[in-house]
Amino acid sequence: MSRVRAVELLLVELPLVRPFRTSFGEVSDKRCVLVRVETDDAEGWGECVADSRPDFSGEFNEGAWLVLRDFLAPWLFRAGDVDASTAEDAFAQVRGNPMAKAALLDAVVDAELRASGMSLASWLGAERDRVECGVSIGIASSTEALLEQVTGYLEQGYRRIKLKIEPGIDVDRVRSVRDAHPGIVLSVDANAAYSLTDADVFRSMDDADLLMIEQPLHHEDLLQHAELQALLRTDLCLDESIRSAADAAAALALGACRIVNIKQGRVGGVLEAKRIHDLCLDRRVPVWCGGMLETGVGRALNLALAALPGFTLPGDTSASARYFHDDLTEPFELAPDGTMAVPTGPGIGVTPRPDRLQACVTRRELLRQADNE
Ligand code: OSB
Ligand code: MG
Repeated sequence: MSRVRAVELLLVELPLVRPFRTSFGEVSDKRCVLVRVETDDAEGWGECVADSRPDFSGEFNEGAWLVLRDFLAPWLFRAGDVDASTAEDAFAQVRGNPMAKAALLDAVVDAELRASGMSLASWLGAERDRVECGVSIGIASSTEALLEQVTGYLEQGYRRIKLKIEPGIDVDRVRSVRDAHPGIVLSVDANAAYSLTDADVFRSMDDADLLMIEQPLHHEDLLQHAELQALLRTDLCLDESIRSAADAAAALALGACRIVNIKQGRVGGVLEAKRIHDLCLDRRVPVWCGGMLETGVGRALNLALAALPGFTLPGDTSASARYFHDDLTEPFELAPDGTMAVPTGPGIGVTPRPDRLQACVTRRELLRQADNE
């Protein structure tokens, strides 16, 4: 337990190595809010996985900034001595906003662990020192361009290829990739772009031997996912629909999916992510670690989580070079066997490099405990 003396919010912007197109839009630059906390004992870092627009979820950078500045940080200052679990309890006073909560809570956890010298992975109960990595490929301008990217990533060692799809750019693309690479582990992610009337699209993917179909339908519609799952041989996986352990329990009870994508940044931080992991492990439901194009800060958290025993499928935990020419932290690198090392240092094990912050921060605001007393 220690007192949080200051919370610094930093808006960062860094170019992506190539634009990333999904069914809800295209991004060329990564823009997100980083959180730095100073406690009596240490400093800690967190990353908010929201984007500039409320497209993937209702949260977005400017909204998250205000929730952090006006509600979550002031609460921490008033709370006195906190640890991860008391901070999480207090954040329950703010409804929703799991991405904003995750950024601050993860920073508190990081500071706590740095002070005690323990790594996040061991604190969470990780059982591996390396994790299997996949890669998520945005919607390409042509099938040829897609096949070229797939080949490139396979050569680098990635163990699972995920294709973003949208209505009209789906079955044929999947078929082309499958024909070119009969043996690879392949999945698709629709980011909620379809409705139940498109069931035939997914039925015709049943013979493509996909590992899973991720979030085909509306993010709030578990019942329709259950209906679709009943029509398919291929396993459905939910991403956007899972904002908490309660969501995961409901989805599994309804038969809305058979695989869960856990993104700690989407579900309110590593503690809630661990709860989802435990619940799925208990029900023998495979989980994997998703991603939100995080910088090295969020990536470090994801890798620690992905080392837990229930994470049995390769994650979207790709190398820094898949996203950025120059990450904020020391780069995370993929080994030729398609695995990545789990950070072992205290806390999340990495810190943003001062020169990179200098270059990438577009706005910062330091909130001090005294200002709020
Ligand atoms: O749906 O999993 C998703 C990126 C941004 C927002 C949503 C998603 C994604 C990805 C990329 O698929 C995952 C990654 O490489 O970080
Ligand atoms: Mg997804």
